[in-house]
Amino acid sequence: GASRVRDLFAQGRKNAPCLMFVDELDAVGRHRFAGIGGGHDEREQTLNQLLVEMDGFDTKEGVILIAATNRPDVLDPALLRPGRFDRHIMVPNPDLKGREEILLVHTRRIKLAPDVELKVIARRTPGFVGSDIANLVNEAALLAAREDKKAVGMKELEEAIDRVIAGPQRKSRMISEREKKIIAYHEAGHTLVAKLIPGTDPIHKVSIIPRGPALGYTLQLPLEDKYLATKTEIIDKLTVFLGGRAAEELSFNELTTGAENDLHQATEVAHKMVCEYGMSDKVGPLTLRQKETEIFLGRDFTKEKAYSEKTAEIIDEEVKRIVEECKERAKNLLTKSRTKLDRLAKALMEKEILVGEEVDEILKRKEEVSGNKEKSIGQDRTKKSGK
Ligand code: NHX
Ligand code: ZN
Repeated sequence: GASRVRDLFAQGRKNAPCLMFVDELDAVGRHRFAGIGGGHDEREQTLNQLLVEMDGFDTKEGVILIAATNRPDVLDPALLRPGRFDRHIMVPNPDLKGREEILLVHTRRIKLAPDVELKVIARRTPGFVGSDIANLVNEAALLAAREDKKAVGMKELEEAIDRVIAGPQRKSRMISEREKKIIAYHEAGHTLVAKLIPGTDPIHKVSIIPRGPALGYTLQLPLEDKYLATKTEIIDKLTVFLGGRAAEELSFNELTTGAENDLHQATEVAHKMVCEYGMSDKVGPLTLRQKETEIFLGRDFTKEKAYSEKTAEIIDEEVKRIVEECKERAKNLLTKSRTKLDRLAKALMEKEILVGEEVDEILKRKEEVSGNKEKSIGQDRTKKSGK
């Protein structure tokens, strides 16, 4: 509330020199008039008080105000105006070295077994942010405690990574042999497509033990931090995404509901290619985002398209074409390596989890005569329309 803001600044002045830190600034600093309520509610008064205090704030007082938010986009513009916060600092997701350092911080008060290598854990957690890492260490500590261990070992940390990514294992879930086979083929499909396309991220682990909302999962691990993706890389990634569904089609000549998440992600990526990355020749190098207009009086958000109906139709067509072509490519790859797919699925049904080296081993055995690798990966394969 407003009085606590006043109090905070009063305390700051009294304790100068000091730093004041406001976490989750968007909780008080959300765009006024946005959404429900509007008007002079308590939140608006709090924000007004904050703005007033910041204005009456002298750099000579020796008090520095720092605030953090994950949602700078929803902040009231008044907070971002010059003279309010002198510096705006974007904090990107931590890179490999950053993750290792954050791991060091969170494991400070935890007893680690001698086998623990934080560098290895950092390498296995691309995309993790600080809170994921805190969560990971906490989960690992709980697992160790549950097993009466004196220290947290590599085993617990590994299991904790999977828990943070996908949720806890559900070993109790009874799955019929028939469904187990479908799950195994689906995951083998992702894995084999990834193996058959050079340059895709290496397979770290593939599992058909249910975990969280998933019945099975295939984990890939990038070799290094990447800040750019080429069109070829995105198309290859999409093809791996669709490898699960393609394997189901190929092996059972039937579709299941299970690929929902894969299809959703694939559609989203393809949509970005067309509308944000300018990677569709038909649409061209444009960004076609939806324009968000707030209708203040109707206290409502409407999404207005910043392009014509005709363009909307082309976008839909292009997204569909990209996803379909990737699925066909995955299906072709798997058709050519059918025996490898069978072998991989069979191994999965037997062992339930395969790590990268085991996958390599299974695929190496009885190397097929020929035709199991794509001859070339066309830079512009999305251009070749099937229709
Ligand atoms: C269901 N789950 O909800 C059952 C239990 C095709 C072998 N009816 O693609 O497990 O069907 O490669 C995040 C992550 C929904 C959110 C995964 C939401 C999965 C997962 C549906 C494997 N692995 N699908 C996959 C799967 C399912 C689902 C998710 C999610 C399956 C597939 C879930
Ligand atoms: Zn899948």
